Amino acid sequence: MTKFQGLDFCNFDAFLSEEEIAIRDTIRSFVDKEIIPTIAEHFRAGTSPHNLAKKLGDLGVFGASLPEEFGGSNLSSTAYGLIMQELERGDSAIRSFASVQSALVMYPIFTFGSDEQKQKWLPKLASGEAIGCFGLTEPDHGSDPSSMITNAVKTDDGYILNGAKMWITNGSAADVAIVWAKLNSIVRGFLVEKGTQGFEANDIKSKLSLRASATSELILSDCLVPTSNLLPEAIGLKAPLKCLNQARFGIAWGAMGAAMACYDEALNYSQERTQFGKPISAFQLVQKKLADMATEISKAQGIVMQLSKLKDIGELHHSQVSLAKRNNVKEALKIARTAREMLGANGISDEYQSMRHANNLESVFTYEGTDDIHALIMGKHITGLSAFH
Ligand code: TGC
Ligand code: FAD
Repeated sequence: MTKFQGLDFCNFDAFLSEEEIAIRDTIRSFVDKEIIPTIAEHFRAGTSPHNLAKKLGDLGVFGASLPEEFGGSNLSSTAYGLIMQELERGDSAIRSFASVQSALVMYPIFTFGSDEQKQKWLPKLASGEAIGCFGLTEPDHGSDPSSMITNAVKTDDGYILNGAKMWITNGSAADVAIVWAKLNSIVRGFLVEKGTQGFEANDIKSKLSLRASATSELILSDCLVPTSNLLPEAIGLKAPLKCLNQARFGIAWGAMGAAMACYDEALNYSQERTQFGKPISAFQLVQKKLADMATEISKAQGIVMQLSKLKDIGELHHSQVSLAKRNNVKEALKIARTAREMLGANGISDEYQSMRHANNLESVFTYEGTDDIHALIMGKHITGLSAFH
């Protein structure tokens, strides 16, 4: 396999700091060494490389934008995004693992948690010693989490949770689950620790996508959590939605990693594969595909570079995150499918990456707000009218 160079047609590298380039290249080497050689096997077997958690922790991947006192590295949003890009170049499952840990578990504990919760969980989550998950979606409530039925009742001993969460990344591997439930009709966040009586996580085995990620159903039946496990500052649906902004931002960057891996594979293949006496890269139709891929990757890179700057100055609006998540995942999926096509029959084999990426991106297209939902979020921002209901 030829060495991955990345695609930087518009020279965005010229605007990266030395630190950002060094971080990107460190994660790139890690992915080349630790992920790429074994990921097809994990995908085939439906197993997750959770054993990499500590190594990812040592590299500073988890909570990279959080302050150092909690195990973070205080990195710029661009550096965080580049980490997501490189991880997803390996596989969307690895980026998912890292973005759930950082954006959906560490971020809410950091933003809405008590000092005691922060001290207890953030350093362990940053080092990869503990794994977390985020339970918002329910079997009957996905795009519309405001209708969730999981509920919490206050008792003298704490809170009793009842309900079920579905499609939860890292669910069965998690030492702590952030579970969103209604307490007196208001959405609140609870830390549910592994082993708590009445709490179960069962893996969903039927997936044809993100097979190297553990995706689970969480069951809460009369599950008693201590009073100290309520996230004190997370009040209302806006709290989990704020977490989603963090994760969607990382996905917009990450999807470009998958797209670049597919572009790279298609380019190399088209230069080596000969038909009609020529490398297929010499044909106009093949060159058009490569040009279209490079164009969409460059446009998407421009979007995330700009959004990262806005995020760093606190000016990023969630509708802009929706634009980026929607566009970049949709274009990455198209690129992965085109790359698969350019590999001919070899494209359907897991000896190549493009179809694995395309399959994974089907999940990425749906989770963290479907393509339709992001169109409606933008539509609401543009028109002032909500078309969800
Ligand atoms: P709506 O009336 O639109 O909004 C209620 C209030 O919240 C505000 N808001 C947001 N604030 C911050 N960030 C956001 N992203 C926000 N979205 C909305 C909004 O401005 C409003 O504020 P105010 O002051 O006016 O009250 O609420 P709604 O219930 O009608 O609809 C919201 C909707 C549909 C946009 C939202 O529920 C949504 O985003 N649905 C999609 C669900 C989703 O994305 N689920 C993701 C589950 S987690 C996951 O998939 C993890 S996969 C991870 C991995 O493996 O990588
Ligand atoms: P539905 O909401 O039932 O949507 C079905 C279809 O209807 C979609 O095409 C949708 O766009 C469309 N639709 C819905 N409402 C409207 C509307 N108002 N207007 C027009 N069209 C509409 N969730 C978590 O909480 N935590 C996780 O860690 C997590 N990880 C996941 C991992 C994987 C691999 C997958 C696949 C999902 C994960 N999810 C997770 C769940 C994910 O967020 C939901 O699947 C997603 O929000 C969509 O919900 P749904 O599947 O119930 O689809």
